[in-house]
Amino acid sequence: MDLTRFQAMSQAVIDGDREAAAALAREALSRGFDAQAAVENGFIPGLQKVGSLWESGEYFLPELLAAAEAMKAAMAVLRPALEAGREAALSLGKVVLGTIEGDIHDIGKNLVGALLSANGFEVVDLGADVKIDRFISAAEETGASIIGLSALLTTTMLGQKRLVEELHSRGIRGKFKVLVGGAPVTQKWADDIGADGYGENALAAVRAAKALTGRE
Ligand code: B12
Repeated sequence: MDLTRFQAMSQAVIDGDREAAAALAREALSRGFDAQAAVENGFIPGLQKVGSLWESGEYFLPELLAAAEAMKAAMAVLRPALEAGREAALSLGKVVLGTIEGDIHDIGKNLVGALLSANGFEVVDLGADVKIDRFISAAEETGASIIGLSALLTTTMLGQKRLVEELHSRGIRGKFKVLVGGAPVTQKWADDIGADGYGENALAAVRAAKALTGRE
């Protein structure tokens, strides 16, 4: 895909233009372009730019929301293609995935879910704004081996720490691998709170999940 298409994707998100974003995603698929490249080199850079425009005070909440909607419109088109590599017979295990309580950011989490699924994991997506207790009960009920926690706010990052502590206090820490991620999350944070894995982006999340299940 040429640079101008990536730039157009990025611009559609910056403009909060849902129609343009969806149309560009459809065009990419119809031309046989790689859906993941469209997300990573086209749409995500747009959202990153929106983040800086917000930080510098040029964008306000309505623009942020419009950008997120445009990103979601593109993802809705691309998601089936992102998940297409999936082999029905293959299961590398179950991952309970969600965004921590108090946090409604779910774009990155959805992307992680789509790629995990494409790579053979069964994903139990609990959505966003999920209570710690709900993560644990869903993991117990579904027999998941991994709990994946997304946090985009510095405040909700603390929920990742609380979940690890809660597993310890219930005496079930050894039952699940805890995988953490989200824009403010780092490997150091993951180490500090005693998580088992960290992924900087969706591909790294897949690599980490495979490593945790001994598949790589
Ligand atoms: C879009 C957006 C929104 C949208 C979210 C829409 C949605 N449905 O998700 C809306 C407009 C609703 C929103 C609201 C708010 N937002 Co906002 N938002 C963003 C923005 C611009 C982009 C986030 C995003 O989707 N990025 C693209 C995705 C693909 O990247 P990602 O989420 O980082 O995910 C990747 C990795 O982190 C990783 N990953 C993610 N999850 C997981 C999980 C696991 C297990 C693993 C392994 C990996 C992993 O893989 C992903 C794929 O590569 C960021 C800016 C930024 N720099 O992140 C601010 C940002 C996160 N928001 C911010 C703020 C402050 C808010 C609000 C509080 C604003 C307000 N005053 O109301 C509210 C919060 C409401 C709430 N309670 O949650 C701040 C957070 C600051 C902080 N340090 O806490 C940021 C950083 C903006 C800023 N620079 O100030 N926001």
